[in-house]
Amino acid sequence: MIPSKLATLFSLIVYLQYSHCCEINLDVVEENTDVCVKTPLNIPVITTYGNKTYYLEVNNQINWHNAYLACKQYNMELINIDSDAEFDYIREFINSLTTAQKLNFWTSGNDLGTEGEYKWMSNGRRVFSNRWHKGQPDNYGGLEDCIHFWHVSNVYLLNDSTCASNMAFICQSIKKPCSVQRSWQC
Ligand SMILES: *[C@@H]1O[C@H](CO)[C@@H](O)[C@H](O)[C@H]1NC(C)=O
Ligand SMILES: *[C@@H]1O[C@H](CO)[C@@H](O)[C@H](O)[C@H]1NC(C)=O
Ligand SMILES: [Ca+2]
Ligand SMILES: [Ca+2]
Repeated sequence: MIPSKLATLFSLIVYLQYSHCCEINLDVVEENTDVCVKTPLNIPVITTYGNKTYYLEVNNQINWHNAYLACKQYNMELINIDSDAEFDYIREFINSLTTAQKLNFWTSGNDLGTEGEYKWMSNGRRVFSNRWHKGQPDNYGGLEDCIHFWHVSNVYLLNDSTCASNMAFICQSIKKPCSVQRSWQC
């Protein structure tokens, strides 16, 4: 038998032996979330820049407040962008994703406290960015208080929108993801 046929046969044997198994769990090996962030089941898109780890939630589009809470549940924060260099890194990373994953993404930036005074929710710092879409932020209709990566004509820049809009979102942490161990049940 030629090697590729052997490989196919081997795969078939493995398949027959384990096809009735299903994944029951992803156990966090390092339980201490003081030192690492939980790796959620359905967050396939992870990247790092400097000392930050990011989870890009591309499967669940939700409003800004729920995005904030979702990141907290991962022991993370909704993203704040500390520099234009960090923005550019994230933008390039999103541009490397599949078309279906090139979504609008919430950041933690908002002016919910004082209209026109944008701050990052996770550290309270003022938003200084040269990465706004033309004419943004504009508080359109007096209703826009939350900042997101806006994907228009294949260009990602920042925009303010209504916090009730549903979007993908990016969580950040300065901790590394916890190691996970897959368990199977047959
Ligand atoms: C992470 O990196 C940033 C930028 O280099 C730095 O300002 C910050 O203090 C670092 N944070 C930690 C906890 O190491
Ligand atoms: C960005 O803001 C503009 C108004 O300035 C609004 O028309 C547009 O829908 C917003 N983008 C998204 C994706 O919400
Ligand atoms: Ca506003
Ligand atoms: Ca706007």
